[in-house]
Amino acid sequence: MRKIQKHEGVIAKYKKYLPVTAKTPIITLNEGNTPLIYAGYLSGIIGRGFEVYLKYEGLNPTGSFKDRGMTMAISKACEERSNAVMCASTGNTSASAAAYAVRAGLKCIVLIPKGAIALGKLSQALIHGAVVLAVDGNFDAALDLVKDITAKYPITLVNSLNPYRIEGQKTASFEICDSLGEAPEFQVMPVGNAGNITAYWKGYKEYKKEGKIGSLPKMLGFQAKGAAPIVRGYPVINPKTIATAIRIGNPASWRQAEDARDESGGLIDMVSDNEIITAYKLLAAKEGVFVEPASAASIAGLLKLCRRGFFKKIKVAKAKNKKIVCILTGHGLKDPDRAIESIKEPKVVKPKLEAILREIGY
Ligand code: AN7
Repeated sequence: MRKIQKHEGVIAKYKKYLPVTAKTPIITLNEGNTPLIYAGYLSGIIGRGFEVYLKYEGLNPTGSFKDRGMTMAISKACEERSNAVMCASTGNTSASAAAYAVRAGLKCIVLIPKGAIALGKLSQALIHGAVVLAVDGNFDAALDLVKDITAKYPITLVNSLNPYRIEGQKTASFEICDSLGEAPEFQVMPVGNAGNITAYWKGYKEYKKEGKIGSLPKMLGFQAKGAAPIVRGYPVINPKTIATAIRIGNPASWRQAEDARDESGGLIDMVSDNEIITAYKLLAAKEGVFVEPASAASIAGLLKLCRRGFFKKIKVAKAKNKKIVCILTGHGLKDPDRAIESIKEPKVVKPKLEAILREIGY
């Protein structure tokens, strides 16, 4: 008999809040239930009693938050008797779609921007047997093609335009509230195609309506400077950033991201590649958490706001809830090349005791 496990994925856990019925086949890799880690170093930087927490979404089964949405999208595709799914991807969506499609026995087709996705992600889509096509263009062009094809042929689109993706992804906000016993004051996150900020905001609003939380967080989103259409107010034709996951010039959920920002009293700002790399290294060196560059945009954003005195302007006496949750969307091992480029490669030494002792100072 199949052994019952403590956590059987986000659909089993949050069924009540999701569009599933007894007839929905649940396709899962036991995603979700990711740790919310207290960040002592960052809390010290912000100061004034603020507590910074890291929601480490890189610990999902395929190494990113996409699994929360993919369990829903693939389960519903099965329920609707689809036999193929398709997405455009900067990498993580394709890795997740490929893995969940295997479990469901569905064909998976992914379009990736040629030469612009991290090695770990490409290896995942390939090893899970997806049909991977590298388009000689950027993510936005690939997504337009996927929209066209899935509108004309019996293939289910599993980008975040698929509403079930958003439904699944909102479970991360439930987990945060369940862990803290309340909503945080601020939530900081990267913004690319803007599905995730849309999902979190939807989740928080639903939990508030249910009476699970008394207040809503302010949503603080960060785009990469070279790919910041929402900040600039117009699509970026040729987006550029080392954070390839969020190299997106015309986000599908643009309006919903603006709604989350405005309804919550938050902001969407941008961070440079230098700021992203600094935050990426700091997180690894000071908190022991390894993320991919796009995820470090959260921390780069937090530090940028801190430098500008943003948190000093918050009235401490009034703010009894001083929790800041930063979403770390993807694992550092997704993009090992970037880690090695950012730090020195290991020094080569002779296989001799004295040589090693000299290097380590003993
Ligand atoms: C690590 O995989 O768009 O704002 O095709 O992989 O919801 O798009 C990935 C996006 C942040 C941005 N962090 O989230 C894709 C894709 C990581 C990501 C984002 C992505 P959205």
